Amino acid sequence: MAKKALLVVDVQNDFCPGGSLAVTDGDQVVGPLNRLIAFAEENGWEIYFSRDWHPAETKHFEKWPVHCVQNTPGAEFHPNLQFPNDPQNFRVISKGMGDADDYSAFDGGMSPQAEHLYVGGLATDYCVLWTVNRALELGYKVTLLQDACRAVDLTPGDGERAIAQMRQNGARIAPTEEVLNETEKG
Ligand code: VGL
Ligand code: ZN
Repeated sequence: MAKKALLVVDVQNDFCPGGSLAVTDGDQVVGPLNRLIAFAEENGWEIYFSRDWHPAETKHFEKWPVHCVQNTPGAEFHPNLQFPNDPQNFRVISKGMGDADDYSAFDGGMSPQAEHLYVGGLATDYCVLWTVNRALELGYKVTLLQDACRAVDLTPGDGERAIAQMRQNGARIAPTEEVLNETEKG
């Protein structure tokens, strides 16, 4: 059983430059995440891709511009995101199909068997934050891939505060490079 899992959070067109809820430099997470995805597949980790997957009408859009509506281009994964070669090696987790603000990938039914979860993606101050906090509550060890996430920053500093909160709650904050250089398995 794999002891590590990689979660790529919501790397979708609407959260990237040009999208309806664009995160500044959101597409910059694709490079480091692609390296991690390849590394995770080589090392037999569980790999999850979450996606915001909203119906055309939801109470969620009272708070946010319309984004990531099911089966629209904005909800598609960024075109440069490289999925594992073997489709058996990953799972897509859809969330946000109701009226609740499902910011956590656990709300979409993700349930890794691994004990250590590595997380990157969009956005640091919402889906990444909620997923990491929930994972810590559930008893997972969590490493946040610092250079592989970006924040909405509705209020300047939200992303930094989210990272501080995740650290405070017990997450390790590490650059992708450091994780790729870790040789120990498990
Ligand atoms: C997200 C705002 C609204 C996210 C989703 O994926 O971080 N943020 N819906
Ligand atoms: Zn959303």
